[in-house]
Amino acid sequence: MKEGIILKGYSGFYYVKWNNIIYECSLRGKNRLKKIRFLPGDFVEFESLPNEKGVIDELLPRRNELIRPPIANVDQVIIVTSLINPDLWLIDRLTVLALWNDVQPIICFNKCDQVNDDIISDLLSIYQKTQFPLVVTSAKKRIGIEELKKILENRISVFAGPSGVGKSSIINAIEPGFQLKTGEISEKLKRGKHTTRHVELLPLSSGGLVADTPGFSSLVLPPDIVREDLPFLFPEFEDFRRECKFSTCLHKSEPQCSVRQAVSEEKISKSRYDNYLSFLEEVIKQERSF
Ligand SMILES: Nc1nc2c(ncn2[C@@H]2O[C@H](COP(=O)(O)OP(=O)(O)O)[C@@H](O)[C@H]2O)c(=O)[nH]1
Ligand SMILES: [Mg+2]
Ligand SMILES: [Zn+2]
Repeated sequence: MKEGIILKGYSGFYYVKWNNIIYECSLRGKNRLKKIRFLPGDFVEFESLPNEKGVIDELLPRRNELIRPPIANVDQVIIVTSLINPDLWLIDRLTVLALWNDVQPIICFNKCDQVNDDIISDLLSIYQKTQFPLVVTSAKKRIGIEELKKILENRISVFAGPSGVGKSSIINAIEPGFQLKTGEISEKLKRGKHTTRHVELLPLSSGGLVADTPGFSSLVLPPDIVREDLPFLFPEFEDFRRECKFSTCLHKSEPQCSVRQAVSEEKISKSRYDNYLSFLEEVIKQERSF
């Protein structure tokens, strides 16, 4: 029996990577009966057969499981934003969703060839206070690509961000052999042609696995997040949170709130805090509707 990792499922077969070989595997009957869902990223035990075929015997325990895209055992999400008109609300939304799923957010500011240094440093200063790893890239000029390559080594990473920010271009810069389709037009065509998207992990020559995502169909906050959870999904609040007068402080309008104090002293970024407040309203509304 070998232990491998599923890269994708396609019409009843699963493509399982073991060392540098990809086996086309079917499921052993018991797995079909139990209706277990196997996902890209799942570690499995399988029996290898001649001609790089195989049979999946056992699903090994999952560390986590993303719903959109459906991938298991994700280590990190590379949140890609364009430095031209960056959407901070979306970045913050994605960091919250990543942390909720126990996935490390990494923020990638792309298209640095298109903006001046002041814009880059303003944006970096907002996110340096979060302690999230940050990387500035240009897929076009190959800036920051080696740095990102290192971050992706031996990990399972999902690229996230809206269409057009350069996700596919960055992955192509890292691994030119992939030749992923780029450009907004091809993206639209692709979506028109295939209604169901096939999620797939692509093996990098450095040993990591990456998933390119076409964008987002939903960014709703999971229904099981409650208001008390939200401050924990803003890790830069942590050091201040403990100093708030009330242990139940939601850092909204309570007296002697150290988080708000830190915002006024610019130790926590105002834009992150404002997005926190807007997510908090949303979570409270969501709680009421259940
Ligand atoms: N100037 C510049 N253009 C880029 C860069 N990265 C991507 N693009 C362009 O942005 C468009 C969208 O890129 P694509 O990779 O398809 O974005 P995706 O939708 O996020 O996968 C394409 O026309 C790319 O050529 C970059 O670093 N600099
Ligand atoms: Mg793309
Ligand atoms: Zn507080």
